[in-house]
Amino acid sequence: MSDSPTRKTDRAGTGLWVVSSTMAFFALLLGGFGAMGFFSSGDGETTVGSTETLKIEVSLTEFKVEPASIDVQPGQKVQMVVTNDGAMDHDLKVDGETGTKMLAPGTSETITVGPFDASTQAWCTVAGHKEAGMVMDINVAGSGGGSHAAATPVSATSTGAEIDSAAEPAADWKPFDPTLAPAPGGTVHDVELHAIETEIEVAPGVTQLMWTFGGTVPGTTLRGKVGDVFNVTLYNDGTLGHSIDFHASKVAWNDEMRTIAPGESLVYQFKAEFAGAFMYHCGTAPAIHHIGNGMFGAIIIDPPNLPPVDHEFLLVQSELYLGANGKEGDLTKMLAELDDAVVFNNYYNGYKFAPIRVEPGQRVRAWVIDEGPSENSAFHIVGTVFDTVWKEGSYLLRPDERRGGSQVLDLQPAQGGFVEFTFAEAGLYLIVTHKFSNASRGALGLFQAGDVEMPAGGGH
Ligand SMILES: [Cu+2]
Repeated sequence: MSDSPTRKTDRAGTGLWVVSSTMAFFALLLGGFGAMGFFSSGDGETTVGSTETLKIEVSLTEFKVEPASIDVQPGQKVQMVVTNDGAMDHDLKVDGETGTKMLAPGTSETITVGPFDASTQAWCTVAGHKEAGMVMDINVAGSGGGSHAAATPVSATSTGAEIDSAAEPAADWKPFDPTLAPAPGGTVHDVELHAIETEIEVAPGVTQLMWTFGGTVPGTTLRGKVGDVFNVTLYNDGTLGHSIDFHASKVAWNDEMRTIAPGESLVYQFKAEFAGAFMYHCGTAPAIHHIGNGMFGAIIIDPPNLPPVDHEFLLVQSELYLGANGKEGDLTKMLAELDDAVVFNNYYNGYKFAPIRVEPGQRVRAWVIDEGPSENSAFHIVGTVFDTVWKEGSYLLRPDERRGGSQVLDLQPAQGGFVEFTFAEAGLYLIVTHKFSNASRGALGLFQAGDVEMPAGGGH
């Protein structure tokens, strides 16, 4: 989960923030804590014994449907007064097809569904919400199935795309350009960010329908200096609600970080008062789904007097939780931390296939952000030693008479910093997280210093 719910918790007792419904707040909070709310399907069970139309009230929240299970007679219809008691849009459709329109928070719709001859389910059709628990079992007496077990999310049978670790990208494949451009001139930066859902290749032959800022993962990079003002306009060009949370700024969560609907835009202004390698991300619930599906980027605010170097690069570590090929990432896997790969700049072993070129002796600064959503990073380059480490706003190491050297920049999710180094001689230098289970599952790349005879199939 992002930090947003934590902020809410911090403020819950102060009365300083307002939401339309206290119920919605608690529902969002509980929903955010994942599995605890998922499997409690039995508390609202309703039973009748006739074939008159069954009349029930249904409540939708993040992320459950109450009652989670109803029993109907063969041939019986059900009239449902469906109310969205949550904080985001939801609907309820039998078999994902017949039911309410998309209901804004606080609104209701009465529908009549059935008659039912066999047990089935109704669920919220917003992406990820069914998987997160928004399912109602409709149990038809005598038809079998439809037990509480049927309300269990599909985690055990999830069918995600599979990465072939031996495959290579197509000849025309291009990696995300890791080059980090210097801060533009001026002290006011007008930036457009477009929330857009787009299909992106994440490993050879594997694509995902990723949610992005600007069509790439990581999203559009922002860079400036301490004291600069950013006027960011977020356009929602997608089909889902999205929002933005800049870790570089101090603003109220409930206002500027609010979710905007497709077609809407939101101006977000802040003054960069702190240097940092900050994460920005979509905070729309479930935020782990939006971050885990690509909605993050970097905002680099240079520390004062940052010395020039020969090359600056941006390497963002994140995880992939693969849905089916061409589909969005799997929320159930995200909640269970069952990632399929850990990657730099969103491609499995990407810079192994396309090494980052520098020259021996050149000074290199690599900015690194762990955008998670859930895994740490032990950023290391095989064959060199960092003489400068700057992490979370402060230098940890600079060249001086103590002659200190650093081997790893350690980052928890949402932390960032940079390291500086040189390569002593021409050759290939592995980029890894030294959490080696992850390096062996996609978090691996190469620097190429000078002209090198490339081994077949990349350098590993
Ligand atoms: Cu989003």
